[in-house]
Amino acid sequence: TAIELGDGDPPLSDLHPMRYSLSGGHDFDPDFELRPNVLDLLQHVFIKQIVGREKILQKQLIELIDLNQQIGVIEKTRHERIHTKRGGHMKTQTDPDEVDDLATLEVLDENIVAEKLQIRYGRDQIYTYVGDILIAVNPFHKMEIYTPQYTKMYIGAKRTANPPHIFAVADVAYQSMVSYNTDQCIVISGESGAGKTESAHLLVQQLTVLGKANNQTLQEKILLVNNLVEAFGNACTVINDNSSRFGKYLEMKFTCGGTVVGAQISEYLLEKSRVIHQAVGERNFHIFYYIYAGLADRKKLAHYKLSDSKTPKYLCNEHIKLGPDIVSNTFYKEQFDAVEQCFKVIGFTLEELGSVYSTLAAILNSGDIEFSPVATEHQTDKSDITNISVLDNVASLLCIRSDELQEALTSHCVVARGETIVRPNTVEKAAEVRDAMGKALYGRLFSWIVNRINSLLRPDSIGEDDKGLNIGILDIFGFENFKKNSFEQLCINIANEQIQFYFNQHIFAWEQDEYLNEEVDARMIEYEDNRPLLDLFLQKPMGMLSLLDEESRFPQATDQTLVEKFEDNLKTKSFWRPKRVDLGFGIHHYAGKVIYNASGFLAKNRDMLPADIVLLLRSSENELTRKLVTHPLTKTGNLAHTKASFLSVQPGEPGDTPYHPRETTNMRTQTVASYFRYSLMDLLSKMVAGQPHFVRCIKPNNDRQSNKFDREKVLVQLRYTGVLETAKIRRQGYSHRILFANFIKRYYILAFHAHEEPAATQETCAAIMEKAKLENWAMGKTKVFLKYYHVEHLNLMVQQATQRIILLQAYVRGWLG
Ligand code: AD9
Ligand code: MG
Repeated sequence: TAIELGDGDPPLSDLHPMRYSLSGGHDFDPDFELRPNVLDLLQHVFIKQIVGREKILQKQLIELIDLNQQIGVIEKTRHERIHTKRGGHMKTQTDPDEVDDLATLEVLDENIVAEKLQIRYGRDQIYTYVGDILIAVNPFHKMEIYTPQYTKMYIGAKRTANPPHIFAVADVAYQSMVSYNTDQCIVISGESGAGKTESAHLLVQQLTVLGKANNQTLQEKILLVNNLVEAFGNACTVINDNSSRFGKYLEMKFTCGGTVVGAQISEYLLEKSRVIHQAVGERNFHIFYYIYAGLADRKKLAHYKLSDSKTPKYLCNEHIKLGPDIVSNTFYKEQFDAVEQCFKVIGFTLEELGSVYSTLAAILNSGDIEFSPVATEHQTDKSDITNISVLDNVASLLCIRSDELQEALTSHCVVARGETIVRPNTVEKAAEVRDAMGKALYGRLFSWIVNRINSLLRPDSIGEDDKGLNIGILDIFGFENFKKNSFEQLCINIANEQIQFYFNQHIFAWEQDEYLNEEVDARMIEYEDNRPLLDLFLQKPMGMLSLLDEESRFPQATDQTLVEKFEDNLKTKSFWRPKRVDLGFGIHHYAGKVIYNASGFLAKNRDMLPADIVLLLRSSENELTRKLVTHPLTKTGNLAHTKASFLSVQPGEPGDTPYHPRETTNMRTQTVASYFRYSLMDLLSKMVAGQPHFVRCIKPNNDRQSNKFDREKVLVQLRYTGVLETAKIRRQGYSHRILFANFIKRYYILAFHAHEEPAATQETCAAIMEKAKLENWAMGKTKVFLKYYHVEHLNLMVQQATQRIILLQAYVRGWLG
């Protein structure tokens, strides 16, 4: 059968080769009969159409042969051009100024790698490849390389056609998704302030263009999702003015043809404690400042019970004098307008918006509720609220009764011997309950917003049978090491430890295992395995998080007994107790040594919201307030499903990989630590279901300065992220391993006639590789081992063959009428 062009196909003069390129969703169909030779073509493909018609004129035949030759010449030149460039990849790159790919460096040592990055950085070439991994060095200034021209330049382009770029990563992920019909996952890592969140935005930007959203609105909505959740989940820290305080996995949903149809986000571990307290020099979540300035601008502060003369306590970090500056800050006002616009475009109703603002205002007001001790004859540990008007404000914003709120804050119920007894709260206890309410309201509001976005952007065109495809983008909070590190930093750093482990597994462990299994000769690369660290944190029952949970169950336990428990049980040199630091303990992370302070660990882990408060909020007359406390706002992940998909991925993965979903977690009485463990599993199960792509962000200096490359700082990051080892394994290793049958199905046309059915053997595969004039590949027992540039090259050849036939056929069709 011939390739049938549709009725509406344009005449040859209109045929633009790109239109029929294999990229952009038109995959090579192995059932097509390809005839590189024009006479073959006439004889085998068009014979049916020609029979019964007048004989083809001699002139036309000559014309056709001519055309075939012309195309051949064009191809040949293109081919040679690419070959020359590729030559650089196959051997080693010789021009020292043109090191787009560190894996091609003749000498690989960390100083040379750092130097190359520095030279490139000096020329504003912030992106560099290490094989198929992208390194992005934060430029700390606006770059003109994200314009529509650049977007266009990177669509469907071969990797070597353009300089390294984040758009190229989006393109590779997209093309792999459509070509292989598999989900993709882009993992962005790097320390705090290295540029992960910016990279994530750029990826979404490029992917929405690639996904050719059918309607402008959907494209716009998807682009706004990040901005919206970041207004609520990001904050200014001493390291980064726009620091992510939660982990985010954004999945863009596509049809099998590659059209974007929606998006879904999962959020992980929002740092709720920031609502009530910020460390020296840090701020609360952005949205609080935005709303405060925005409402002031609209003369709506009073409506939300806020005052422009007195800044709420939760926004007053004693170390930053923000006070009156907030209400007059034009940047904040503009941001508020922008956030409101995001809400509206994505589809939130005005009523919902009003409720969101009320909840935020209630949280801000609640921070100002003050307590004083009441000394009566019988009781000395009772507390009272000193500013009832503030209490009334909070109650009215949450649509609950003021007296009931007062009671819930200043007392608690205990059930003893079947009887409910009301006990008063001390001033400290009352303040704790107040803060717990603020944190809980904010955390649940955040989850509600995320869930609402998910329901608004859930693709409806994908039915049950057609699950569609997706590309996930992981942007978590980066590794942190402050002067004082608390429970939040521990969780953040464990998450980073896990992502590093995933990277190692992918790049080193699974790869090397497969060489062994397939008896392929490849030199083994030494790499820093951080599995012992993960054991230290996550092992049951003696890992750090389990010990923390155990201690959290004892009412008498203190943070002091907790560190002692750590000390008694964690016998490894990665853990130590520094002298002269009260409640201190040190961990030697993959990315460096961090001293933590266990003060507050138990309370933060228990994260209790008293039942009295929950019951009260459930009685609210406001629908949103009620929803926040009635819905179990657990993570969206359906573990049963993701588990299955996890098990079916990773050909060649060793059966025993730690810390992947194996257990189900009881979501009810949960501590932060156990929820954290669950979240990590959920995240990983999503990630391993797709083919990964890695972006490693590097921070060139600690001062957020452009054009400053701190060599030592970069070296440290190169070391702990294993960039050097990655370069080595990318040079020596084989990033693609394809089963014989799959390889032959896809590429046999390059060496065999269409009607042949070569056997799925080593010999057939070798014949194809030889015919394609490729070197440095390896043959396993069941798979062909290819370097990433081999695959590009083979695909290009198939694409050219297909394209040529399509052009010729269209031409012949022109004569036949
Ligand atoms: V954290 O772990 O969330 O604290 P990130 O996400 O790694 O961190 P982020 O993307 O927020 O860092 O980048 C920090 C700052 O660097 C941004 O606010 C920008 O000012 C700057 N940056 C990062 N990438 C780029 C870029 N490609 N172009 C210009 C950039 N500026
Ligand atoms: Mg970030």
